[in-house]
Amino acid sequence: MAYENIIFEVEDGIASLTFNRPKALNALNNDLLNEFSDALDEIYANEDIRVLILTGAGEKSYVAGADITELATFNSLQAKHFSKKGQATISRLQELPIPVIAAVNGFALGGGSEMALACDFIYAAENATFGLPEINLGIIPGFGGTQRLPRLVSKNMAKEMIFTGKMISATEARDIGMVNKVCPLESLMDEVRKTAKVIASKGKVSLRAAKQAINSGMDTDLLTGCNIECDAFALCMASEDAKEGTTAFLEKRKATFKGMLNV
Ligand code: CO8
Repeated sequence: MAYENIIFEVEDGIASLTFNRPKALNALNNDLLNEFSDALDEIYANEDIRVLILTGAGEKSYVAGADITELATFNSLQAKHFSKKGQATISRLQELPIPVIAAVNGFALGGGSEMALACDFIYAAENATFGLPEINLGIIPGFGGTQRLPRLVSKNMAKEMIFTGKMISATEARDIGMVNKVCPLESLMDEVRKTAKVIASKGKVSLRAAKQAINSGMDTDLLTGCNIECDAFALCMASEDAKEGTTAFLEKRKATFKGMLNV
């Protein structure tokens, strides 16, 4: 499919989706969100994609938030519709059965931070800046930021960031547990791809089970979470990958995972 506001590429089972409106620091408008949603459809339909990487075009910004030019024209109902649409799209991103890594290469503000928070983890360039500055516009985060940020960092840290609208550096974001790794901008994509390749070499069934167990379990109590893990574990044991993984260990060779269930 031809896109104008994103660049979508797949190579060796690793998909990369680049937010591509550099003139507006890759801000999210309706057209971009529609294309992003179409790309998610492509990813859901493509069994060969093992890992997805999200990043921003240019060297200055990942995503500088929702497009304020568009936002300024919304009445209350239109704002609700846009918020719902963004939330639904970002939830579909979070629910992808494959691991998703955000490669944050500059500003990740408002909807940009929210677009990174829904990924499985974040690597950031040294120039990355995170923040939920909506309070400065007289609004609040509307793409899940008030919910995902306190779940990832602490409730109080999220409140401070959201109440003050302050921006934090990549290293500060790493220190509060928002970012896994900080690297020079020039090596960010190499570092992300290196990790993506390691993940892509693992079994698809077990990756999917691990992601689902962690995500569903974190939204519930420990006992229910452990039960979710039990079911996911049992599903893995029914896969060819589990047979291959255990057999390869016993035969002292490297496992080759095919991602097939036997059930
Ligand atoms: N929307 C539209 N255009 C933008 C945005 C944006 N979010 N951010 C930057 N731009 C544009 C600028 O207007 C400018 O355009 P032009 O060259 O035509 O004047 C161009 O990008 C470059 O920006 P700057 O000149 O401002 O670059 P600086 O390096 O001086 O500053 C900043 C960079 C700090 C990132 C600054 O641009 C900025 O503060 N941007 C806004 C950040 C922000 O407030 N983001 C939050 C937006 S609200 C949001 O995300 C809510 C999400 C939920 C919505 C729910 C729906 C209702």
